[in-house]
Formats: sequence, structure tokens, C-alpha cells
Amino acid sequence: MNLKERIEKQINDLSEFTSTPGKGTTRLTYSNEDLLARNYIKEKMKEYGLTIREDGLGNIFGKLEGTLKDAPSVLIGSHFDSVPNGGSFDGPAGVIVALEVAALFAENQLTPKYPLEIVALIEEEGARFGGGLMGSRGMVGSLSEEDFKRLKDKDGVTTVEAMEKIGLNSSLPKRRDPNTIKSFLELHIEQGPILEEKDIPIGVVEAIVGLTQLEVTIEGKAGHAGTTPMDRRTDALIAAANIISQFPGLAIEEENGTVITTGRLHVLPNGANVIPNKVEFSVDIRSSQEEPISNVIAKIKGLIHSYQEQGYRISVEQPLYMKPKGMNNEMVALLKEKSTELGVPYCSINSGAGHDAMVFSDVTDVGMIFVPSKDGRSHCPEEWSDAMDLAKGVQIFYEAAKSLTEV
Ligand code: HGY
Ligand code: MN
Ligand code: MN
Ligand code: MN
Repeated sequence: MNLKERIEKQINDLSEFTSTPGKGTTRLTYSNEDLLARNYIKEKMKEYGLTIREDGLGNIFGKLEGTLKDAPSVLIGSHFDSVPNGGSFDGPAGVIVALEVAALFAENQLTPKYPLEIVALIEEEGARFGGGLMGSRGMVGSLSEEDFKRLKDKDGVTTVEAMEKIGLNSSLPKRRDPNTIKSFLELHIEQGPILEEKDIPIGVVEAIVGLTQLEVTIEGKAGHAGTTPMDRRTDALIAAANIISQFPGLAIEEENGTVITTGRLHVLPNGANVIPNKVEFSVDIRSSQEEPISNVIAKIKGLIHSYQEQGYRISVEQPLYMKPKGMNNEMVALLKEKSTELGVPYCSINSGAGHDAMVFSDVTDVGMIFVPSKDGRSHCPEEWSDAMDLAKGVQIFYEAAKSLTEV
């Protein structure tokens, strides 16, 4: 099999580990599907002669030791969890490309000065425990051990219970000494339309948007749908709907590519003839600048206050806040140089999606490249990228990794 075929096979193999076969990839963290994907990834790491370990969060590492003792690693990887009914490429494309770089080191019997370490990260999407970027935030310490242990899924299962159910040791260290990381490289699908429209196979990421997630809970008064006059209702869903319907206007007001999304909404008690007494919904806010995000949060809190005055009880949690991040200039230059040397066309691009790379950029030099997404789509079963482009990403990262590990 050639590189393109190997990549295609691995993308397909990993996409089999889903709890919604035929309806996209649903691979929640610490689920059985996680365990199947985990074992698959560890098999590949073993095949390429890497030393395998898992940390106290369940992140998977495959290390090729360098000649320098106790030297920091060049880390390459991405996440392997998914959104509900997502695609096969978001996350796994970056893990597989990283594994193929390790395969090239093994094939060419390269011994680097600095260690090469492949990482498969958990819970980047936050689909099970909320927030997101959990594996990388736990590693760099921006998600504390206490906060990690407090997290529960929608059935009230804690992270620790879920980890131990699939045989992971939650007592292992979670935070990693940043001095053990020399740099971090991540390949990811663009998840937008730009590279495809420009017909360019590689995007070198210069910056990643700032993002925050809010969890809003509105409580009103349950009642009979038939006997409660309209002027005597405290209908939690009407309040939620009125607040959420303001979001597009708030985003447009802020410009800077500001976007606001409510992707998750629960109505309780969820009966057709019962006035909803409780609504929980998510708010995902992103912008290339920090100020629009704080403006939007302030305006949403103003809307909430006006409903609190009408007798609603409303609470807001903020499980995630990430500032906009620039990638490391030297890493950007290195990735552009390697693309040019390989004759691969590239352009600079900014990311509207959040990535583990933005977390690692707080502690080390980070470089990131994108490959085109068909029709610019992602977070859906239609998500697709050309393995030919992923193969180009392998070549670029292989050359960059040889420089960074000083082969
Ligand atoms: O939501 C994001 O930007 C990423 O896919 N977690
Ligand atoms: Mn995603
Ligand atoms: Mn992703
Ligand atoms: Mn009745």
C-alpha cells in the first residue's frame, strides 16, 4: 500500500469505532468506542517501535527516544474523540499523520537527538464532559486535577469512574512538566471552505480564534398547557427562545468574524402538554479578538437580567474560555519553508475552530497546518478530506520533525 492508501485505510479503520454506525462518528471519551480506537492507535505505535504510555487523563503517547538524555520531546498529534454524529477526519487525521511520521522515522532508521513523541489526545470536543480541550488543558495544568475529577457526563458518571471502567489509571500524573516539551505540531482538517475555494492543499495556520462556552440554565414554572392562561405563565422555553433569537444580531454587531451558536438545548420536563419549567442550553462564542467575546457575554448577561426581573431563576456557567492565539513565528516559517522545499503549494490561514494547538501554545512553540475540507463541511458525517493532501502533510511534518529533533 502506498502512503495515501495507508492513510485512507487508517481513517476508515478508526471510523468503525463509533456508537452510531451509518450515522457518522460518535466516539465519546472513555467509551467502548474510545477503548477500541485507543487499542488501535497503541497497536500502530507498537508497530513503529514507539514506547507507549497513557497519562492520568488517558492521553496516549508513543515515544522514539533521542540520543540526548532527558531532552524535551517534539510532540506531534491531535485528538481522537468526536462530536456526536461527526465525521471521520476531525482529530484522527492529525493522529494518523503523526503516526505516519513515526513510521517514516522507523522505516529510515532515524535516531533523533531530541525525542519524537506522538500524542493522541482525549476529549478535545467536550462532547461527553463539556468544555473541551480537556486532554491538552489537563496536560498543561489549565484544567486542575480537582476540576477534572468534578466533571460528570449527562448521566452523572464522573471522569474517574468512566476512565476506570475502560481500565485506565486515573491516579497517574495528569499535568506534564512543560520543560519536557520542545515543540508541538498538529495537522487538522480546515473544517471551512477557504483551502478548497483557493484549490490549495496546505494551509499554514497563523492564528486561532478566541472562544468561550457558556452553559445557561433557565428555571420558570411548570403548568398545564391547557388550563394556564397566557398572562400567568413563567415559561422557561419562551425565555430561552427569546434570548437565543437575539444571538445572530449580537454577533453581527461585533464584526471581527464573531459567531455565536447554541448547539445543545434540553427542555424539561419535555412533555407536549406541560409548560417547560427548566431549559438548559449551550452558548459557543468565538471571535478573532478578545473584546467582542466579552461584549457578547455582557449583552447576554443583560438579556438574562431582564428575564430574572420577570421571575425566572437563571444561572450561567463558563466551562471554557480561550484567548485568541497566534502560532509561533519560527514554527510558521519552518512549515512554510518545508512546504516550499517539497514543492507543495500553501497559503496562510487563520482557524475559526479551536484546537489543542492553542492550549499547547501557552507552554511551547506550536505549529499547525490544515488540509482542505470538502464543501467546507465538518462536525457531520459528510466531512471528508483527500488522503493525498494528508500525505502531503505527512511529508511536511516529516521534514519539520527531522529539523526539530535534529536528526
Ligand atoms: O469546536 C471546535 O472548534 C473544535 O472542533 N473542538
Ligand atoms: Mn471538532
Ligand atoms: Mn478537532
Ligand atoms: Mn392531565
